[in-house]
Amino acid sequence: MSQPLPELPASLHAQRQDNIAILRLNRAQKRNALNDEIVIGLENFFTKLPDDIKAVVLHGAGDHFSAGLDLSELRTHSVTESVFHSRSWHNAFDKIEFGRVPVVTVMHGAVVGGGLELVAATHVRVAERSTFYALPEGIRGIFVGGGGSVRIPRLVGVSRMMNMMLTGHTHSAEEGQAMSLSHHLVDNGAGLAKGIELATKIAANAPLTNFAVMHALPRIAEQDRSSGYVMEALMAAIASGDEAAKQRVTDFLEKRAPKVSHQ
Ligand code: 1HE
Repeated sequence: MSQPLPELPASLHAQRQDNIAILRLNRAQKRNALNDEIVIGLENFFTKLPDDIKAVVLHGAGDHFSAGLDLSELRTHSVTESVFHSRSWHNAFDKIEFGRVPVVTVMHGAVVGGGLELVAATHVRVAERSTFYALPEGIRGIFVGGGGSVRIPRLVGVSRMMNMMLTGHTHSAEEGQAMSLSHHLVDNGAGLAKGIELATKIAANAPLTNFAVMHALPRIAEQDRSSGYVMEALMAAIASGDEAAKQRVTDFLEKRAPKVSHQ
């Protein structure tokens, strides 16, 4: 019997589809601006995800994925409170990036500020053509605080991030696709179905492969070459030594598994 999904505040909504959880930012009236309730809710959700969930699809209600940080919260913070507020986002988004299962994000409309920081912590990104990306921190007199300066340069480079933050330059869905902000570009309204299709494929992978891709790959990529080769060799041996891998390889060799194809 399937286990219940973690309880969520009204600003988040989750439902199960087989072994996938579909999680929605559910604050359309405030353009899914990320307040403490949502950030703590995200952390709670990804920490307590039941074992039988193998992938998550994250999307947003209304016309925009997310307007970023809820600016009404910022107004009242002291410097010290802002430091701990930023650290709370780091903790929550780390639970996503280095959690138990891969997360596919479906983006549309504004993916702005903290919204872009959030999607940068997810593993596969789908953009509908309405998507646009911005880092308006410069205009607002603030700086990224949700891990953006760590994650976004790894996607688009320091130079592009500087331009976005200093000038308020926005990037279209098509530009975002060329810059690795998204991996899949689809028509408006087609994002969720694409996200579910991708999450279903991911959920069917061998669990150790998903683990290695989420946890070993990004760390190997940050190591020096010689340490990276050793960690890769160990991870490869562990993954291929697992019964799930042996079965999949046998299935291919005995013509029971599909070939790789490109449409
Ligand atoms: C908000 C927020 C918000 C909307 N915090 N309340 N983020 C920004 O600088 C982006 C600010 N938002 C916008 O530029 C626009 O709202 C959008 C382009 C995203 C959407 O425009 P639109 O015309 O569809 O909506 P709206 O009329 O601007 O907003 C609807 C309501 O949401 C309105 O409230 P209402 O009470 O008047 O109905 C807005 O005030 C409210 N709203 N965005 C609070 N962000 C960890 S550090 C991260 C640093 C950052 O994220 S900086 C980027 C902040």
